[in-house]
Amino acid sequence: MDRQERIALAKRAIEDHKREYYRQGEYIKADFWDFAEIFEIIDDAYENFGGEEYPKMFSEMYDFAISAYGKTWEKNPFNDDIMWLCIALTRAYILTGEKKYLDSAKLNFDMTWERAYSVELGGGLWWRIENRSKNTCVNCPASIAASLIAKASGDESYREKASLALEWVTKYMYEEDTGKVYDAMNLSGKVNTWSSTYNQGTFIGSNMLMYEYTGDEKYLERAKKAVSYTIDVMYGGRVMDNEDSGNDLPGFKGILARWMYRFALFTKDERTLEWLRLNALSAYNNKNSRGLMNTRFATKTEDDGEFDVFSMSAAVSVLVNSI
Ligand code: 7K2
Repeated sequence: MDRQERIALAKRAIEDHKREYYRQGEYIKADFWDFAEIFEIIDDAYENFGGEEYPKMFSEMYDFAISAYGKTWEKNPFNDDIMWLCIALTRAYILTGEKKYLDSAKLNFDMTWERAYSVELGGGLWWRIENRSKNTCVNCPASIAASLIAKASGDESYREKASLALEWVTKYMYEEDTGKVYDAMNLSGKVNTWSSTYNQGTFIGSNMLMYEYTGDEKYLERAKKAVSYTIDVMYGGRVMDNEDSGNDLPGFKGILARWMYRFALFTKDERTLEWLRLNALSAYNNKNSRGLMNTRFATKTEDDGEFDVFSMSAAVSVLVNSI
């Protein structure tokens, strides 16, 4: 398959998913963070291969977000959710120059950093407003959001925040020998060492952005280790056919694909690119009659199965992020 064919399949996957779920800026039945992460898939599409339909979607999705969640999102108790939407909007700004996306991201990033950052448990951000755990799923996205806001706005004060959040993860949530990324630390300092595709992915992304800014090889090395841990240890080089339970897990692989793809392009890592393509093709070959692909990429998607907008987005991301 050549580049043009891969782009055609990716666009088709976005359209099939949209036909099922997209209504003028809204992805129906998507909650706040599902929405943010599907927004990112549209960022990816525009960044990876362009298309005049995507900036129009950014504008519609921005309007939807403001009308559904307000100008500021402090009512959302999940600090991570807000960081994810800040990333989606900052990327849309970088791609289009539409200033209101960046303004919204900055405003909400600042509000969230203010309420979530603390020195307890060694630093880093709390996951939720009750301040009961510090999780990778808020700290790596916060680092990514801060790096992108710095890049987009030229305001260097965000660089320090990008570094603080990632430092905490690297110190407490990262296994230097293997590249494994842990999940969270609770109030007594106990660490949940479970690794998931989304945390592996945002760890790769936040390190790449730090490398881009500092030129310090250690960040690239860490990203590289996290990539090989994911492919070789978590999946033994095979197609990803898991993370299908609950509301959150089924969308995780879309996040991994995004950052792994950028890593593979940047380092010219053919093996990683091929592995992503293997996953994309397997998911595509297992689509159902409406073109929907569920989150187990090696398993056929039934015609009358349970369809969740987020579960059905992971494969779309992998197709978009393996061109
Ligand atoms: O415990 C956290 C995290 O550490 C863990 O990786 C996942 C596993 O669960 C939560 S994070 C999930 C939340 C993300 N933000 C939106 C919320 O609706 C969602 O529960 O699933």
